Amino acid sequence: MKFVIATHNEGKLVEFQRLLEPMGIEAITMDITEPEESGSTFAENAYIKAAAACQETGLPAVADDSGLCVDYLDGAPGIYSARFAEPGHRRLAILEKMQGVPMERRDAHFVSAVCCVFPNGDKVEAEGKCFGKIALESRGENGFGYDSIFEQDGVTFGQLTAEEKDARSHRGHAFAAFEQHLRAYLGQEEGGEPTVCGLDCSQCPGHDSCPGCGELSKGCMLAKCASQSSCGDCRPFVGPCGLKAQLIREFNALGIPDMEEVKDLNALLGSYINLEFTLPGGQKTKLWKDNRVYLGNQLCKRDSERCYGLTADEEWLMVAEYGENGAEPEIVVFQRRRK
Ligand code: ITT
Repeated sequence: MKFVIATHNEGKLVEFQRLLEPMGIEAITMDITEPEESGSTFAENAYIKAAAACQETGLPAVADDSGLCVDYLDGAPGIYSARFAEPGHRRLAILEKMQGVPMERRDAHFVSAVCCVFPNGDKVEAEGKCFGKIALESRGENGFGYDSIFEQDGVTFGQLTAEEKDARSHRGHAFAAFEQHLRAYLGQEEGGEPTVCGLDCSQCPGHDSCPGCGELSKGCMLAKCASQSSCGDCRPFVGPCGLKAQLIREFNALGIPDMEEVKDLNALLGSYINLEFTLPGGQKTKLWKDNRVYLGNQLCKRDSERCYGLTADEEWLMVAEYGENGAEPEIVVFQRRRK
């Protein structure tokens, strides 16, 4: 997969390439216009940079907004880390402001907010932090920016090798989380608990009111991903299949009053039935995979122009309703199947 790296900072670029490569991402650079970083948080600015680069290039774009937050300076320079003083004078400016401040009051941390924006408007985000102190003087030639004045256990980031910095840095932590979120988004999860829709369930505005699946400990239908494992007979749901008969019973047992009785289910390609729903927070999501085959059917909704669309796999069952050609789709039921 090819991602454009949306940064004009050489030091960051080197780290991006180092951190993205093991994820199987080809990180390319292009001459991209630098947008105004008008956000009030690291995450907002990362999104602004990634969205602008994605729009300009038509490719998925990854950006990072990062900075150093010094406790003694009330969190400054924070999101203004790149604009805090003239280039070449920023480390010195911090050291001067911290002159005479004892070690126990020199706590600081780095933050990195990473954001990837896709051409369809989707985004995948992550944030990482690392904690340390502002050194008494600049030490070490490695890294970039404030590395030589930020220390952990008496060693500055400027004195670390690239691998050592990645293992403990804000950007290293952010990219580790980013990799997981990206895999969930791309449907490449490996035994973890990514969400069905790729969103962070705990951040979902619908979390508390979500009808969800009663079987899930977190009480939210998006808390766990449908397993991709299936018995050989049921995949891709062709021929006689016990699952089909069972699903027909389950759909009818839902007792949706104005839905016709379900008598049959067909094998349907995910891309054909994968409607886009709007979540309570306004995010758009699709809940099925385009490249899988599901069992489903379309039935009339009595006394209405709208239809019911039924879809299920081994783990999940959905009834949606929609108008002509899937217009204005709404989820009626989406639940993990009881076994
Ligand atoms: P882009 O916006 O083009 O990516 P930038 O340098 O303007 O480049 P930021 O707005 O995110 O990036 O500013 C972050 C500043 O914080 C950066 O210029 C460095 O001075 C500092 N910084 C961020 N990460 C750092 C790191 O790992 N080590 C040292 N300094 C860092």
